Amino acid sequence: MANDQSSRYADLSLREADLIAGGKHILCAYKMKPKAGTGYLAGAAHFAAESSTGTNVEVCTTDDFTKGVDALVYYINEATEDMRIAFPLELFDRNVTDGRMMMVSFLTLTIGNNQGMGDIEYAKMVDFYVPPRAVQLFDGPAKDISDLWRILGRPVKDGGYISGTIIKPKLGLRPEPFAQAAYQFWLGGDFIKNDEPQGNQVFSPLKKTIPLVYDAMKRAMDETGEAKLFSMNITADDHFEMCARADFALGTFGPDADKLAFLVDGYVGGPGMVTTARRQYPNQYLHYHRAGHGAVTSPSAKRGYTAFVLAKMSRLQGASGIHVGTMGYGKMEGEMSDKIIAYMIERDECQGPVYFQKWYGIKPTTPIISGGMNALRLPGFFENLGHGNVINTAGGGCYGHIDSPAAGAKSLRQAYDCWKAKADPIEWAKQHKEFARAFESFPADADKLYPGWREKLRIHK
Ligand code: CAP
Ligand code: MG
Repeated sequence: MANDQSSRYADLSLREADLIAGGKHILCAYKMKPKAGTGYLAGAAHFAAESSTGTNVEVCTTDDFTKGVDALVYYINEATEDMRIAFPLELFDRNVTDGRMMMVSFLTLTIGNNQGMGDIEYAKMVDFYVPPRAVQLFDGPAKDISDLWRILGRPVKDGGYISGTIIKPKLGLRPEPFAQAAYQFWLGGDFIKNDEPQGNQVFSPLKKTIPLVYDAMKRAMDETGEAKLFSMNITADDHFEMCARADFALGTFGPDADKLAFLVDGYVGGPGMVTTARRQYPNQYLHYHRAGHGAVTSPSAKRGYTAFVLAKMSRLQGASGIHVGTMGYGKMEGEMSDKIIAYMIERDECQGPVYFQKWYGIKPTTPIISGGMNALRLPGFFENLGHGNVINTAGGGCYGHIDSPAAGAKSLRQAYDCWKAKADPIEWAKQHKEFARAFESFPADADKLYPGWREKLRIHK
């Protein structure tokens, strides 16, 4: 049991409004429970010590300056397990190259050693607040959805829904069938991403696959008269490997390199990988895939941080878009109230679960909607979110459509148009073939979402 350091690492007289007005602290809100036998404030104070200037005991080398940059617990509510800590900006590491802040330092302090302390049962960050100076010091997005709308020939404000897919199966396609799958989708849709594990597998060498994908894109653009987009996975352990992949693709796409986004598995790859892509390729849309995040963000996880926190961090890091889940409408964990994640990353100011955050004009991060989605699930999704200015990627929803991937893509667009028109989906299906065929493609969803659809559409088993 650490000794009680609350006289040093807690000051419950501090007012949150004053800390925000002062602009000199990053504030973090946690759900924290100390181990049995540890007082709540004592546990919180030790947590703050380990997250800033201290350890489990006082050390002789501490001086007055040190104490001036202590992280301080400024709010606790033991009944609701709420604990909030103010971290002086000075604590956070800065680049020697350009003075900017770095996300790895934010993580190593606020979700670092404090995630395994012997006197803390669990702690999970549910929100954080960054003051104007910190917003200035992170990269923020270089490209955003308006750049994609411009390429697609859409209005650059409220340009609307971008229909996408993920090349499925997740793994196991050789270059030719991979490119063929891409071509078939692009005949009906806008945007294709690599699935998160797809890269340079021996059965699908990138230097063979990417040229074939670009050829497929060109043929689809010629056939449809529409611009198309490809989000290529450049994730790799090594910075130079990432750059080798990106450079090869940019060279291959040549005059159409603006249609190439770069995808990074940002959770498993970590902040270094995200910033490599953000800083080495600022002209490309940066697509943050969050595979693995559930280990810490799942509601069943009592440590780490929430999906809301992950998305907010990604905007500071400069993600152009991040997967935000499907808010209960798809296959992954999530609920309707997750729409706050989208609002926080796309708006210039937003009230989070704890903090009101202003973004001071930095570019928005696009909510990317993916995971078990298909045309039938989209109308309800849009109704909940309230808009369609998103990228939606549906793998099973397109490659599982009984007619073709292009039909699957068209069914997605028709679902969006149905919602925009505030039309009844069954009535809409009577006038839109690919949307109607989505009912037959995903009958279990149809039964659940649109009871009696067979009779109404006069479709028999
Ligand atoms: C979706 C997906 C995405 C998940 C990730 C998959 O495929 O490609 O990786 O959406 O989840 O592998 O499951 P389907 P999230 O469209 O076929 O489900 O977007 O919540 O991070
Ligand atoms: Mg995937």
